[in-house]
Amino acid sequence: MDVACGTHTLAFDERPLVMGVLNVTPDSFSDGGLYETPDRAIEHARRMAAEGADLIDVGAESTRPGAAPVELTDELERLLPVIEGITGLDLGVPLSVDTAKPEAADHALAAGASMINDVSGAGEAMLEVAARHGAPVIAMHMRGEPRTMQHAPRYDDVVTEIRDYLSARVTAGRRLGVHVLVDPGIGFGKTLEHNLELLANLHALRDLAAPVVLGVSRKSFLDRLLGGLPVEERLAGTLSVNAWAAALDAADVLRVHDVREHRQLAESIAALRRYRRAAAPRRRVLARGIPCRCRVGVTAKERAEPQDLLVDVEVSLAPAGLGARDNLDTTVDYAELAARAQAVAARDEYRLVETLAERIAAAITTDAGSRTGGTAGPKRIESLRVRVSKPGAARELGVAEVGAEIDWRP
Ligand code: HH2
Repeated sequence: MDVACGTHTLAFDERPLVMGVLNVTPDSFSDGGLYETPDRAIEHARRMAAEGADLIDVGAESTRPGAAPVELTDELERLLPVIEGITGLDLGVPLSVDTAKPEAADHALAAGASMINDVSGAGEAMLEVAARHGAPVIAMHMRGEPRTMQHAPRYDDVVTEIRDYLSARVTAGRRLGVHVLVDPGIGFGKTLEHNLELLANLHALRDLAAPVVLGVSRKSFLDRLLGGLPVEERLAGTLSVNAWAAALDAADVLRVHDVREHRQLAESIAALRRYRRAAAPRRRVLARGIPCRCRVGVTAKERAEPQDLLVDVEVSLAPAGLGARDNLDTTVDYAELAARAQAVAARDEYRLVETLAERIAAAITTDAGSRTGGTAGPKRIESLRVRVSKPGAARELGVAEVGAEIDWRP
């Protein structure tokens, strides 16, 4: 899916996009005070663009738990010089404005931003601003407001409640012709268990057919999860959680402070996706009712003469690589299976049919494919079932079938 974002297009199909965080605040939980002056903020944007950011998210109001609200005029005073400065540099990276105030979003979009990131869920007034500017919006779920959101949050079913909430935001956006991206709001009015449940079931948001944004970067749930980690030591945890979401194809945008590392993550995941074998059905090759003659039985009398046996062989193969699927080299020849079973039966005498079945399995797993050039050899066999039945003994006992079956896995 592609989404227009100002003069840019966000393409979500190849790999997760990396959204670099730029907090022009004195009090953000991880980078507060670092980029407070426009010069420093603009320099940091330039660095993130060079490191491979696909988007830069500029915010001027901290939403960390307990943070105090910022007045509109103060927010604009921080935001606008930075947005104008970055837009003037023409970094080739679209800017998003991280704000919950429709008026602030309106000014930021006029100053050069081309997307809105609203942690308060993008209500009607925000969607109207987006519609007027033709801008996509991230609607994030938050329970309550930053000042109080971590006071004993409760959900009956956190995944379903958040999915339904975000679904309503997508529908509201569609009514106004606005592209809504959804974000479960990790850490916003959620306990550690709520965050983990959301992350483990992120794919539930795929029902909404909207791009999914994930913001886990350096957040305090990692501190609780990993047993006391200061903000500057949460990169490995952040990368791991983002890699989990990206590998499961459950996130389209990763909102992060560490752009270089996440661009590497996104590129690696994209390469692995390209090399992943197309979901091929498991192939099973059958040779059933193979007539064999064998001296088999627990008494010497039974083994005195060869008996007629019927052998069934089923071979499950690992999915073949890309291409060459319609080629005998990639599979096991059923004529070979029958020949192996007959050779093993004729070669020796056995007390138990189980033993005969095991010997047939051994002959197949060590030799299968040899007649077809050996390339399909034993390594392609994932599992094997051999069944040996004794029709004569069944007749004597007056039963339908007697025999033995073995399952083999490497
Ligand atoms: N998290 C934060 C801020 N904005 N937006 C979205 N869509 N998703 C998030 O998870 C999200 C967000 C909090 O992180 P940060 O901006 O680093 O901190 P602060 O709010 O203290 O400025």
